[in-house]
Amino acid sequence: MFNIIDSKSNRSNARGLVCATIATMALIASISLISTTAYAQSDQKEINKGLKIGFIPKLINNPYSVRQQGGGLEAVKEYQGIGKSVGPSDAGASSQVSYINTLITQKQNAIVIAANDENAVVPYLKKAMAQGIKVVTFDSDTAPEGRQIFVNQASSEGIGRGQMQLLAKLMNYEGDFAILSATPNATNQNTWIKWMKEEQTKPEYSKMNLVATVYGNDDDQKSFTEMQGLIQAYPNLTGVASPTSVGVVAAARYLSSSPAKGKVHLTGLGTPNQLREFIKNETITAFQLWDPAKLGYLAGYAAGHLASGNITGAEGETFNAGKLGEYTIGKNGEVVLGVPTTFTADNVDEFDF
Ligand code: RAM
Repeated sequence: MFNIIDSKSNRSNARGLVCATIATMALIASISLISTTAYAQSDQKEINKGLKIGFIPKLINNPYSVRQQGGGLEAVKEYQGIGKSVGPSDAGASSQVSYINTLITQKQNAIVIAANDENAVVPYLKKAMAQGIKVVTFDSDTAPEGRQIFVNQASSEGIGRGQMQLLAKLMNYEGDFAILSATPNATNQNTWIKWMKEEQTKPEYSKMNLVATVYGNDDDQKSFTEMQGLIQAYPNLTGVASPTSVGVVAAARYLSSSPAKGKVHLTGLGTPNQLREFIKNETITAFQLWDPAKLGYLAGYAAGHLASGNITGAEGETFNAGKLGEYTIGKNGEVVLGVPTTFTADNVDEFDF
């Protein structure tokens, strides 16, 4: 069972809230609220019992993925389906293909996947859909023809602009900075980076200079080495944004014992439990994320409703997502979970994930 951390932002008008908060996202201090929302109204269609739902994360053994998958399986259990989670140990472009094929052979009712590549998995997901298996992407999307619904953790534009705004504040709006990303083909990170760059075109960032974008492949050791490489290669570097929970923790570990600590401002998207020690030892002052469990849970409900024929992925359809309440499907089959939380020394201890 996961804790609702920001119940207001997860109700039906999540999309509107996201738009309204884009400009100030980096300043948002999250408020821990216990949800008073009970399960949804009974006018919503029910999910069939006994559905088989297979989840595929980008890669296993990443605390982010573990929590995300846990949320998904929790949802499936609630509607009395049979959930399973399988996946690769690396985030390579085609490392998920064999798992998709297995889930097809097993005649799952739905596949829920965080895609490692926008295109590489599409032919296999199309094969699944041709056989009546519903496909939901979450966390990292495919090209639209690869799925019926994409459950996004937050507005991609909001995440990207928010990362740039946060880094700029930490750097006092000047200096050289770098981006330490996940894999070069990760749809989610690439979209966020696109929006970071778009944000950077505003006049207030004119004294900030992006010197490099490097890839740690969501591999701890490679991310650590890439961070080390950045610090050595760019002596004037004063900022690093790492929009990956694997990258940012490896970067923080490197920075914490480097002479660059205090000079290089690091931020990114990471889990409170992995970054808490680096907040406490002042390696990092602020970072952002959403609750991966809620992302998985929402995707699990979307899959259940799709597989029950209650929704098709069309814009304007609504569905009930258990304790998260009702959600509306937006343009291009996108459902948005909510807005990210900004974690600092003031609130990090309120979160346990
Ligand atoms: C890593 C993965 C995941 C991303 C988070 C922020 O765990 O790259 O896809 O959403 O970071």
